[in-house]
Amino acid sequence: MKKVLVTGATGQIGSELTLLLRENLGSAGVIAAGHIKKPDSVLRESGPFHYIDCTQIDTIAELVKKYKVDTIYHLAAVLSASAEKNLQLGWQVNVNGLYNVLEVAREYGCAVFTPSSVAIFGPSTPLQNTPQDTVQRPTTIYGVAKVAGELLCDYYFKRFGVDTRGVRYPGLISYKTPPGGGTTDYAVEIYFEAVRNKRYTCYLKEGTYLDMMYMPDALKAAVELMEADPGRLKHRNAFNVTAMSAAPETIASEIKKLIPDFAIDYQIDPLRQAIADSWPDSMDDSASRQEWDWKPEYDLQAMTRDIIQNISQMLENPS
Ligand code: AKB
Repeated sequence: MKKVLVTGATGQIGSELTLLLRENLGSAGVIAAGHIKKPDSVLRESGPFHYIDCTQIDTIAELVKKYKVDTIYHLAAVLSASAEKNLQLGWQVNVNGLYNVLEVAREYGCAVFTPSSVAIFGPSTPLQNTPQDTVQRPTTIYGVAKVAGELLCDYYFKRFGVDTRGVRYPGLISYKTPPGGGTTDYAVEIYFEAVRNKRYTCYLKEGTYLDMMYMPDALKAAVELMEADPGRLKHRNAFNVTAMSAAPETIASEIKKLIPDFAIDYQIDPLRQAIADSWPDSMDDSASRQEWDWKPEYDLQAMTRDIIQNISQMLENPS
């Protein structure tokens, strides 16, 4: 039986990925681990949950040993805007945390999935249809840490044979668990505010195109990449994946089709605007399509319909 550890299990991706893996693999086989945030009742009651600190290697090793874990989905991270405000924490969690996970994986023979991000690119990268293999000179500490992470994962695969795999996630849009401290968080907030108040003040300016993806596709990417035939994978740890390229006004006009009196205005946050301007407008994800048959299910229209319906239901029937 497979034994999986999910770090960052109370976070935006982790809270949903843990439940999906429990559905696929059985509850007892998926160990959820969080740091400070308390798990909600569904996460806590659906299988094992432990508090760990990825910057403390022993806390990871103990769980891997105790449960005989064979695969680690390492999702604990500090996102771009938060890391800019707390460099030490950003580096500690995003680089040293991953290093600890890789060391444990090497010792106990685990496979490792780690998300990288569009943040590994920077202003000197071609920002339209950004190629898989191109200039990586990020100008954020989050991006620098993620580049180091991609290289560390490649190194552990080449040097020690650790089965490391990862994707460069774009902005992830979901309604179950909020993101925290990211530059792309507006694309989640806009939907909640549209349903609640029919208006949203956006901190990025009109015309700021970024790659985005709906959470069901992000989960599918993680699971499918980990199940992919290793013989086909050339870019193990750094696959561009995207589902749409969107700007605040393109999301707003999709929302207006369903909520006609929705209105957007703008109050720019210079920190997050500068970060967004340094990231691709749209990425080329053909390597993922070729090497492990990546294909997203949701475009902007399908995602908008689904998320508005789900948020409306949630707000009508709060549990
Ligand atoms: C962020 O905005 O920091 C993240 C990311 C693109 O990695 N959502």
